[in-house]
Amino acid sequence: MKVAVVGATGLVGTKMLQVLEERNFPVTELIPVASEKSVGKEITFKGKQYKVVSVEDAIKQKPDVALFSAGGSTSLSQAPLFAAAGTTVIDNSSAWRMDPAKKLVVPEVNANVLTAEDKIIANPNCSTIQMVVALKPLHDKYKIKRVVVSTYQSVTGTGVKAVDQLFNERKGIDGPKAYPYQIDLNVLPHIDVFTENGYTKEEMKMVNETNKIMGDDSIKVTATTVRIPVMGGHSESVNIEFLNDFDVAEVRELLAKSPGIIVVDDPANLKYPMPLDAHDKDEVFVGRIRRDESQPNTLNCWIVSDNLRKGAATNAVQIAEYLYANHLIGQAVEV
Ligand code: 11C
Repeated sequence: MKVAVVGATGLVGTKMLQVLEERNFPVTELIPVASEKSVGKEITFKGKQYKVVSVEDAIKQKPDVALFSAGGSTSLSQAPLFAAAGTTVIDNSSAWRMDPAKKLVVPEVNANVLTAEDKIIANPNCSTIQMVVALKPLHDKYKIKRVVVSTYQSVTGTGVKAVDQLFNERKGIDGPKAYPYQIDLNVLPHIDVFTENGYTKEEMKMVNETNKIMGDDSIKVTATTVRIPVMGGHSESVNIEFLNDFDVAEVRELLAKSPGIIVVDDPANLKYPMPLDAHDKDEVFVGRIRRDESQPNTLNCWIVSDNLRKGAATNAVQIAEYLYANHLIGQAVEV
């Protein structure tokens, strides 16, 4: 596969390169792409040096697949150009996610919707991805009516500037601010911009993207998304009301055998998922699994995952792996 990574020098782009290498994706030629100011810089992939090129140069090389993490406006303008050149774009921005003509994919949940005709495929928001991986097997078995989620999100979700803000504040250094307030020793109930209904865009992504990925608009979702001074991963407190009753031990078993999930749930031995442990892992970790005793058929759980990996880079690479394994890119497209 000739693989382009667009936004190769950013936090997610760097992680995409790492994940492609670690998972041994069959890259025969790598095309790292970034904005003009990074063109000519060198990056290392599988021990080889590659020069960063411009988007225009990358399109001319007609990659089989382009993993995009360069922001919504770049994606809106450039993804169609790659697609027109025959490249399959897997886009990490929010630009195409809710476009009815584009697929929004978490492989453990809905990879089956993908076809060779899908030339721009959307990678969901990180906080949505980790939640739906855990919701899917539960929905299949007990039928979800409503989800109430509160998130505890890592500063890495905002990017390098936010990571720098946190560490500068910790060291007492003045510097550029990614957030309107101090993040160190603080909690901001505010991720992305506020919308007219009083929710933030991040909160509405969790609502709308969940319905689209699960292919079921009957699932009601309400979210409060919160930034905390943490690296390593996003955490979520999730309350799930089902149509049918469940057995807690059976829920634990069901989650443990579902793809992409590791259950860490042993309160007696103080075992529960934490972002420090999820860091640089591909799985979604679920714990604190217990019945909500305040109403029937309702479960509480705690879901943690590395937002840069399963929440972004890994999910994108898994989509590419699925396309490759099912002959939906590369050789099959050329036939
Ligand atoms: C955050 N979830 O943690 C965001 C980052 O729509 O892809 C990813 C935003 C997106 O701030």
